[in-house]
Amino acid sequence: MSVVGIDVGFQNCYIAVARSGGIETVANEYSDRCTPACVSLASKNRMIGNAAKSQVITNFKNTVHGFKKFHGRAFDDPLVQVEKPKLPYSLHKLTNGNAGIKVRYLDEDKVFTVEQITGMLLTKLKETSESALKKPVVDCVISVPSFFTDAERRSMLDATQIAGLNCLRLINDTTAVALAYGIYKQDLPTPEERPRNVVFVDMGHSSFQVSITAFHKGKLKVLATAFDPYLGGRNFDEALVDYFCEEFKGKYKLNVRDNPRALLRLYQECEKLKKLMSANSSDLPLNIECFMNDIDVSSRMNRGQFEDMCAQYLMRVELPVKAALEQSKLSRDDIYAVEIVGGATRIPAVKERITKFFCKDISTTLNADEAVARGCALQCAILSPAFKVREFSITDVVPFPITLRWKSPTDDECEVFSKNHAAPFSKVITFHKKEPFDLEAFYSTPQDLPYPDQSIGRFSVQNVVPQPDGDSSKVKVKVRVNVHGIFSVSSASLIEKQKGEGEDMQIDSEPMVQNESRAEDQTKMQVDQDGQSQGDQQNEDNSSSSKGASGDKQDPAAGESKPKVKVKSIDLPIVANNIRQLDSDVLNNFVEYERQMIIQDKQVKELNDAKNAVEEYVYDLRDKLCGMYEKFITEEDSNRLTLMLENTENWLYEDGEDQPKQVYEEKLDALKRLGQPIQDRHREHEDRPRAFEELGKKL
Ligand code: ATP
Ligand code: K
Ligand code: MG
Repeated sequence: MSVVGIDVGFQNCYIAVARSGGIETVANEYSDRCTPACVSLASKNRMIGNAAKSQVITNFKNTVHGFKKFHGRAFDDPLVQVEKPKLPYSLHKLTNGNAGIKVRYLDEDKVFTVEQITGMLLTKLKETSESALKKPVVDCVISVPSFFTDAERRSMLDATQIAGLNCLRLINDTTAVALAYGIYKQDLPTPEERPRNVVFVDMGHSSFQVSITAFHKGKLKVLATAFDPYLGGRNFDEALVDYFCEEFKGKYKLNVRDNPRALLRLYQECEKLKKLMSANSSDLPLNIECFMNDIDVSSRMNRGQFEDMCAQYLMRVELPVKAALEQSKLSRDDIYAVEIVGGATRIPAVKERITKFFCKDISTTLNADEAVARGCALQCAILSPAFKVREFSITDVVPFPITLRWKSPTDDECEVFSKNHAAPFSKVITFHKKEPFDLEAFYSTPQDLPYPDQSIGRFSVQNVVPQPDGDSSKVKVKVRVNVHGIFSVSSASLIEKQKGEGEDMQIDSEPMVQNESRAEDQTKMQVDQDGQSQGDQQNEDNSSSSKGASGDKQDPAAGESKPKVKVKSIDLPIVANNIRQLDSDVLNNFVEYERQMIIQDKQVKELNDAKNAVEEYVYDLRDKLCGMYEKFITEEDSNRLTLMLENTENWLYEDGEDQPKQVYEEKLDALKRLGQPIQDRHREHEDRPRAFEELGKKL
């Protein structure tokens, strides 16, 4: 069982693993701990991560980045429509209405779903973790923004499945950071003491998240989350790009926006400039050679100018911070520390705004880039039975209120989870019904939702029948927000009256029911708070399946003086409709397709390795023939071999450009048959005197 945490960023991904007792972030094959969220499709294979990023300009139409926000989104989604014209690659409306990504792959036009693209990225991250841990990786914990809705979370989970990962928890970015902050702290308050309240701020490339978390020894409880899902480092890049596009239009008569390659280069250069300005307040140059139409461009910028042009973004920093504090009902004095992470919090003006709001210095005790991944790995370690880690309980929150609606003479509805309600959490709701019924779940406050569709799904409770005496049956329905932050009606059971001692008694002893002579369709609802998330998410998560339903639970309202009623609880099937998750056959196809692409990539890599081996051997042997091997071959043979090497080199660029792996292997063998004896003679010449020297020492 693997312990792996993955921070899937809009721009940058990080992996942390548990190794030799500790949590550490791992580097990929480029010795880089950051893997760019970038996938490049080509005529023979895919490149993912760093290799893909180097294709951003050369293969811009088929190099996909900035796709994280497309999870769970329809093509017609306003967000997708705003992003679309800015993307160097094409989006395509899928038959189910979702936004697909259109590229050339294997010399064919292909449309991938965003789950598939993220699946590809996760395949790469999985491979990187596997080579770090030197064993297969399946179990992991992955981070998502705290504002992700049901549809986005389900879509992300689908992506993990495509990559063959088993995601034990989708954890909110800021909650992962809170865990990384708290788990090693020795001096957290005891349960009797006042909690230590810490604000966590994460500004990444695409979004801004704030959470306020209360810590006690061994546990953390998120009090509030707030966010600006559309504020991040890329807005600052865009401001610079806009500025220079305008400047170059006047100064050089260049229409940068008409040239995707030039525009992408400008984005890269502006991002670099932005980072330089974080460390340097003086005037800085921007120079790009051969930018467009063979023209070199140059300009200058300083931090003051930059802050002026980004005033509209800087103004927005305070809003989520303020909202989080208000929701937490704490005052500034109650805040122990403000911890910031995420690349864009390195912008001095962003830091200043936060400092100013709290009237407090901000702390940067956490690694701004790696804290999310570390928190994910810690959560994975806690969930893993195979790994020993300090007990630490995490209570997160529901970011948007959730309401259930059901048919009755008057369309009834009830808010089942309020904003900032603890999560994961289960509740049991009691209905009185004579027939199957539907529960419609939706987010109740569309104005706060950074997602255009309120609906979560329709859950049909089936097989509901009246009692033998014709009365309504009591149906207990369990609703929950699980460890991933995903809502579901997880189980239902019908409570059946039993013949016997309790026969003449009212089955429902709670006053609400007794008071009613109800019409057939009338529904009474009662909410039991069933599952407190006491940090035992796995247990909580399993509870619905293991316990079946909580129909056998005594109602809290039941009078103790009343005699016991004999009841039987029957599990009812629930059919979920309109939930935003891939159908299992579609998902299985994607899983299979991903596997094929992995094999294809592996074959291409082996082929390239075989070809490169020939090329390397040619260069190496040619050098040595004029150097260390010179004395061990006749001039005539050396000339013949050199000619052969030259021919092979030419062949590699001509007929040998594109051959099966076996051809390269044979070529290499043929060369080695000639090269090896020379190498052997050389080695013998070196080794023999040395061996005798050793002998001399011993004697
Ligand atoms: P998200 O959290 O939105 O999904 P992400 O996790 O990929 O995105 P991060 O890696 O946290 O984002 O941050 C990347 C952003 O931080 C980029 O916009 C990058 O330019 C910016 N950034 C990194 N270093 C600096 C710096 N020194 N000064 C200013 N900005 C920086
Ligand atoms: K990141
Ligand atoms: Mg991030």
